[in-house]
Amino acid sequence: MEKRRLVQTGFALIAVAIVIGAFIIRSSRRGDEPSTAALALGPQADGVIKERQLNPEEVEAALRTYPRPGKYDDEFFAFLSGGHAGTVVVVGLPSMRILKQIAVYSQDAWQGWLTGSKESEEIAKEGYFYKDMPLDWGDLHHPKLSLTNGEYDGKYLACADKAAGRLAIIDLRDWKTKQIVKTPNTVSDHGNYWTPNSEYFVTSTFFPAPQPYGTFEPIEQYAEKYRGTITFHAFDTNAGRIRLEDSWQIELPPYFQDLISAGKKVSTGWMFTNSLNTEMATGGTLEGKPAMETGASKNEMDFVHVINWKKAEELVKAGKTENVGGIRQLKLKTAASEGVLFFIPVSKSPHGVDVTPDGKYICAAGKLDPHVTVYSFEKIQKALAEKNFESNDRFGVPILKYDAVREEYVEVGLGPLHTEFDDKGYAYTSLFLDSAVAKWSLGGPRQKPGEEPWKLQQKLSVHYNIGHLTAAGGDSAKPYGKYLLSLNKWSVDRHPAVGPLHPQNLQLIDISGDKMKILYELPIGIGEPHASNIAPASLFKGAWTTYPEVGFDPRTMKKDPYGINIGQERVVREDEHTVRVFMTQVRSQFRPDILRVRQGDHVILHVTNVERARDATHGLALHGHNVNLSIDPGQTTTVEFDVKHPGVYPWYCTEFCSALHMEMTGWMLVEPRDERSGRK
Ligand code: K7E
Ligand code: CUA
Repeated sequence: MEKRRLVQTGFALIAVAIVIGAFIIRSSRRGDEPSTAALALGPQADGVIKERQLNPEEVEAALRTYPRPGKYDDEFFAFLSGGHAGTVVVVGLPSMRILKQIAVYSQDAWQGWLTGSKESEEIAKEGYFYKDMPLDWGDLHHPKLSLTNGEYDGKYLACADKAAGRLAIIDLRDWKTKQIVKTPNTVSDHGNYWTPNSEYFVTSTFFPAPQPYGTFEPIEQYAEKYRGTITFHAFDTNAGRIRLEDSWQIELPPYFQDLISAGKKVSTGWMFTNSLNTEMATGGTLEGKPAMETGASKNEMDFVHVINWKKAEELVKAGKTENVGGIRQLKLKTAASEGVLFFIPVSKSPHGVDVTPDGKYICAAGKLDPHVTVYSFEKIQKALAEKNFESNDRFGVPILKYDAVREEYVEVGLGPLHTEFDDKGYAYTSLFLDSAVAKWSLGGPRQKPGEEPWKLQQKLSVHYNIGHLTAAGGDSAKPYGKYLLSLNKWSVDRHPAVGPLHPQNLQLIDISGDKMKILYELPIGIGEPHASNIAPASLFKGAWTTYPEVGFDPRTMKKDPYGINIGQERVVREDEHTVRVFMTQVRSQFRPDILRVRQGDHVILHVTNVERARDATHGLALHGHNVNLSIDPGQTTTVEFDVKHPGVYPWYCTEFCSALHMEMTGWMLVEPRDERSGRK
């Protein structure tokens, strides 16, 4: 007891010293009065530390992550995927506060996304498989920031949809989804990546299928008739839009092309894709066949795809493609024979392929093998030049000799998945089975004397079962180091029970020092973050706080032809059944606030928020009509609906915008059609 007390007091004293020390350093850096900060905090902090039994590490972690009220202390933003919530979640680091959820594939009434606004619905429609089959959600895995010279440029965010073979573009001026594209010939995709100057946003299929989609072929003819693809979606960096007419794809064997990474710097022009199920198993558990998981794990080796996309681009320009499902497709045969597509053996069922920041090495981890295999780009080039192939696969794709291209085989631990990098020559690999992050040294001269290259340096336990991890800038040509996020799949008992569906567990790890340290934990109950990109907050300083002019359409990023200013409000009956309304909103009224229509009318409502003040967003919820708009300052939004039933339907502003917000209302008065017919 005595001893424990002593230890505790000792800890508390050390902690207080750290608190004071840190504050003095911090305050002096910021030019505050060091003495006041230290004096004010000392004894009180001591009490808190004692009461909460905090150890010095915890105190330090708290100090390092605590955001001062009203200050922009977050140095980084993490753009996390929301998984099958179909969203992107933005979290500030190191505070780990959720700053925003961006609606992408799924409805979000708060943002007025797919709850009536015509703009959002038209964007979503472009992504449907079939125009008559709406898709109301998506499975968003890997948000990727656009690149200039392989570095994040903070302009756009793109992310594919594993559930539907789509991709979405978010503009980081107003942080809204601008475009959803259905990738031709693709029912599902998983990997996605920008080429180093965002020339293309590239996606690879997960499930191979007969092409174009909508084609039936028996699964018994899987090897002959099913195909994967990798699609190079041409991106117009000025317009911020994918141009499908300039895009093209490469037909691939029916393996599961899981994840992809673009070469950078020395390996610019190349693309790497890991694949699983080279066994071409199809499942069939009730038909006397092995389950997918068994069938797809038979082979000792699967393939990393090595793709010369610059060469492919030349062939596409030379017209060596076929039009398949509305896109130019380089057939597998051509890709294999013309030096576009090669394979490298990789151990069993890999998940992830990651290129080092210098572009020199490609790391792949077989989740059933405790190693990360590192391939050298230089050796790959040499082997290609010398035609050092061990054979062709059954589709005629040359397989490079494993020993000729492998640089290293780094033992990291059980269930390695994804690898990211820092600014000091270290790699970090997530270990799903070990529930740990492995830090290992890359090749080349070491900064630390005596440190061996290609060696495990530390394993840090995380809670629990990590999927992806993300270091700041860790998949780009310019890693920032400092922080790493561990995106854990299980949280089990880490947090209080909130029902059987548990939150995912994110852990913030300090990677600035010699040893990794956990700083903070964020249970996140709004989706399943698979992956993220972490970029300096300063990259996004130019984010808009209002739209540049009143009457702005965020979809076209231009003045909306139906956008109006105060004084131009009007209701126009265009024909017997069509009413067009030009409406404005400003604190705290709608103009008009009475709308007289008749049963059976079709209403087209253009609403302009004429506010110029920052944060003066207004809503418009119309009772009984499944409509809620959210209109930001300067924005114009359109909603169209049929008035099927007579009655009185109020509308109101859903955003608590002013002292008279409760009064910000209106009435839609719907006269029955039959009663009216006798009168006029
Ligand atoms: Cu590993 Cu979709 Cu990148 Cu999930 S994926 S973890
Ligand atoms: Cu506008 Cu409440």
